[in-house]
Amino acid sequence: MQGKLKWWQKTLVYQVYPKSFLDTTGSGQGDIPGITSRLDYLKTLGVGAIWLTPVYPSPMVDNGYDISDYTAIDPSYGTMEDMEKLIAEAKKRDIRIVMDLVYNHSSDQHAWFQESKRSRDNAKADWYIWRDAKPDGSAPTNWRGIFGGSAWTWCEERQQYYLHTFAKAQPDLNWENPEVRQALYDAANFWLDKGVGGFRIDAIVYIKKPAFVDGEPDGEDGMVGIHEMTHDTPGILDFLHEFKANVFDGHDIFTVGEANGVAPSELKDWVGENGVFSMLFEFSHMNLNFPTSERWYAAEDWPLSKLKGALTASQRATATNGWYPIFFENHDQPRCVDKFFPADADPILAAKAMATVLLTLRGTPFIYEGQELGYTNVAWDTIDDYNDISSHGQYALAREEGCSHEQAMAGVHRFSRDNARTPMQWSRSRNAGFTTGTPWLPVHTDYRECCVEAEACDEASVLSYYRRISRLRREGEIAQVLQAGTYREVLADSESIYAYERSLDGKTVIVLVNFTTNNAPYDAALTEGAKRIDGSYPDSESGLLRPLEAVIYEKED
Ligand code: TEU
Repeated sequence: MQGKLKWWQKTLVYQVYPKSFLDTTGSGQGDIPGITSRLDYLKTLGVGAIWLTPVYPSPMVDNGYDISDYTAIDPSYGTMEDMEKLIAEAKKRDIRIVMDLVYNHSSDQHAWFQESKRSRDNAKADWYIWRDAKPDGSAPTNWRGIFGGSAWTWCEERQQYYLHTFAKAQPDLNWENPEVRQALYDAANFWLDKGVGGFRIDAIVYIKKPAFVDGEPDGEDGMVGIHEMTHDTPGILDFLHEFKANVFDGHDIFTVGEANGVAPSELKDWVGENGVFSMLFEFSHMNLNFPTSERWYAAEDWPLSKLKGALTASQRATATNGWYPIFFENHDQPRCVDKFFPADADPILAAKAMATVLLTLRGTPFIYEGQELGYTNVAWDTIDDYNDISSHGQYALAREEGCSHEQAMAGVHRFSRDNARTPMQWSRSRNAGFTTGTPWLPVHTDYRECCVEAEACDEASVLSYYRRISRLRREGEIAQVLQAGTYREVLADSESIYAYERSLDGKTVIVLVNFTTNNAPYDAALTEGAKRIDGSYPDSESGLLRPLEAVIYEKED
């Protein structure tokens, strides 16, 4: 058991997607002053840290994950003064700002790449991953980039290919070069000097490259997904230990690495005593639809036991060493109401069910913008309606592999990252109060009911539920148990109910959540003598959960 918990282990993190949060200029895009103006709203959720997705200068091919300057602010978001003001105003409210470090790749418009591509012998020639063509002129390997198409792009100027795990506008940096690593550490230290409270480190599993060899094709295009070839390559942790020593060590901050492909059993190398980060976003519970390759049109269904198994494995892996970042949404994922529940689920009950798990597992909860209002997915008619670059890649892949337009669009509707990126719904007024201009992405049609204005004054709303359960997690005796208590899964065999106990010093909190739209009976002995603390229905019946019901009990040993 850990000793005294640190500030970031006791708080909640809120993820802001700045482009969609609040526009103060009428441009149709959110900005930093918009975030500053809503800090008090975030405070009502008990938020102690805000993770901002990238706000650096960027051509926005991948909405800011293609960075052209690591130590400046994109003019569409405001100025460095705006950023300093946000950090200072947040601090006054005991909220820290967490920056996103996108260090696997930069934008192709970054000065480093512009120089690197010019020749094979310039000062930055070796800052990216350059390789000669195969003798027949084709790409060095048959790897498919995560957004589709070859992961290699030919550069006329250098007469070589460069590698890009994501879009061709996102060339991968060469971490083998110590100058590159130092430049990245310097940029992170620049933000520490500005007073940020931590970092989320993007796509970190790809920074170490393996041998450049062809892989077994996984599709008719003769290519293999680059993720399979390059994630978690041996030696990666040596880079990361160096990163930690040069940047993170000695600061009262938290770090959370994004590590798709790392299994719960591997967490001990990444977090805790011998690890490198405070927490790690591993995706074992998020990737259930894609046990092999991520093809949206071919998503597989999963039984509840798979979700429970993944969460339990992560809870166990961080029980005595390291710490878990609890999340069910982010800017790359569909809304959790649509992702984890049956199609006929009532969205309000489903949102509360997920909120219950998010706020009562052991770890630090990450709430994604709009999740606290119970956002649901959108479904636009054509692929041209979608901004998200990966939606275009997935649509093209589906069509190439024989899907009809309808089949390909069904996958996009279900998994598009734009589901998470529609503007924040503040009020019932035009554009949901997000902008006075034309929103860069359409506002969800449900905004009159699903918005802060409507939900703040409704005790039965998803927002009110988040505020209540968040308070339970932060204040009072139950909070101690929810923050520091042990985790033990109960009713493990149930395919309807996810249930667990959190215990500390003779007190146990029992959480029961029905993930189905049917009544779900359970052995009433489990909650015998226990007192109901809260739940998604106004009351509860021992031994029975109604559709999507979530309930929290407390009992003394
Ligand atoms: O996402 C990384 C990412 O896309 C992978 O983890 C992916 O989910 C996995 O390989 C399965 O295919 C981050 C950002 O969150 C995302 O918004 C960016 O587009 C991406 O990196 C590139 O920076």
